[in-house]
Amino acid sequence: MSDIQSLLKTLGVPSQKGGDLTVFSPIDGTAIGQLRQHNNGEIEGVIAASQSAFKQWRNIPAPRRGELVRLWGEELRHVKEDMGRLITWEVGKILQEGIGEVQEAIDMCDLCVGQSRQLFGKTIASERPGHRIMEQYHPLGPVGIITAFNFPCAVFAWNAANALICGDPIILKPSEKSPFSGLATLAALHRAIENFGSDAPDGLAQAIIGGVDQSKELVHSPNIPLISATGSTEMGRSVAVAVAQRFGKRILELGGNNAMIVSEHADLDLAIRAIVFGAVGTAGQRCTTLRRLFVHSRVKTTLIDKIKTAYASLNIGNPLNENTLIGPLIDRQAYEQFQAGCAQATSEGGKQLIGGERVLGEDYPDAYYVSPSVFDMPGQTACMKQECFTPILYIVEYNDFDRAIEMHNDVPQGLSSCIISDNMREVEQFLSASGSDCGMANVNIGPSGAEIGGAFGGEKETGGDRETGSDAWKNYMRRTTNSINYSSDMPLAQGISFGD
Ligand code: UN1
Repeated sequence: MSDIQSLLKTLGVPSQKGGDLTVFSPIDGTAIGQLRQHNNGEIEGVIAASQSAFKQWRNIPAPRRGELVRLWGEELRHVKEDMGRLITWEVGKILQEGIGEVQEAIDMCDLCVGQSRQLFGKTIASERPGHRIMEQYHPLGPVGIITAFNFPCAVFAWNAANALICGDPIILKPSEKSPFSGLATLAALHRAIENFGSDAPDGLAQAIIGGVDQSKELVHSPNIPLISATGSTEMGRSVAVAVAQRFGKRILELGGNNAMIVSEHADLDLAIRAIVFGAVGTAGQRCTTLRRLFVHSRVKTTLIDKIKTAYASLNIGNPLNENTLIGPLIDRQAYEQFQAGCAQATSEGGKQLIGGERVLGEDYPDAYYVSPSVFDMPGQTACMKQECFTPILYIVEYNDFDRAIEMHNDVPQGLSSCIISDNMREVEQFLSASGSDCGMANVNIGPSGAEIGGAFGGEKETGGDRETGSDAWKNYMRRTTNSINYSSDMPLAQGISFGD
């Protein structure tokens, strides 16, 4: 049995021979396994099971629900290395990042164990004597979780850990490009459910396999009150419309197109480390990837020299090898987008400073490795306003800090952003109401690799919603406002007298 087949078995997700979905490894383009896609009737069954699980799960005390998530974290700890390896096989990110993704899922479980004891509402002063107002957060119902290929484990865990402590069953629809990693994360949850006992109903955590058609079944179902979807802006727009049509709730985490401002007051050695990981980590295939770099004219030449040196030393290759820093693109389509992105930047007056080539084509004819590209742009041209989900970094020079912020915000997306500067005024301006318009604004850190304790998400075409930490748990619950009269009178609000 090959390496990958035994890995799938160990992680509880054996390939289904004869399945109609074949999954390929971006490492060498070989098939790593097959799965059977769900049909509409089966999906209806999954949704019905989820609804009936909800009736039981919502009545289990939240800290006890937290215990299930604690057990899930334990299971993930046991398989961390293997899961990381599977993610590397299936997504092509380097082993360090694959394992890091599992660590992120474990951290998320830890966070939610504590959160399960903190699902609190407010008590509010009433204007009426002998009255009290309070709010409570109650479980919402089944949550549909549609994940992207690039974070098949962590983003699933962000949503599922929150949903489970909030009293909601979950239905995962993993990307058809990397379903095994999501299913392996779910298999760990199933082992936790087994150890947890009968408080966990059947149908609490399920998955459906497939593509757009299967997603649509979830998105259109009035029996799934919340859809959380990660992916492209194009996908998010159709999900948003369909969910709004039925007055459902949604959490959308869509295109990023993130930028960095490197000021004349920047520590350039710090900047270069943030730039390299931000721009080429995960081969530029993160929603938080650094794509646009606004550099003060005084430091531009020095910074470009440093970028060229750093890029020249990056090891591109098989992500399973320890010294590799850049793995392959996910598939041929991504490679075509990379080519088109580079061609468009050139046609808009950009000068390619480094990279932009397909590499290792002889060793891996069916896989797509590229040398990350850096363009010196004459200004923020059209190609910079759309997200090309590949490792292309555009550099634009600025002289005036206000203008840099203006260009920074002048794109349809608004996920993550950062400034590298030791100047307090610049930093505070960047973080102020008239600074970065993104959901995340960092100082002296790159735009990617967020910690799960903070709310994650962005504005504008990124979707406007938040996942993971802070008060993101509230999105997975419904709020009720309760007004309680403990007096013997019946005073009306606003002082209205009604026939008394
Ligand atoms: C991170 O870089 O902090 O698709 C995580 C993505 C995100 C996860 C990014 N949902 O890249």
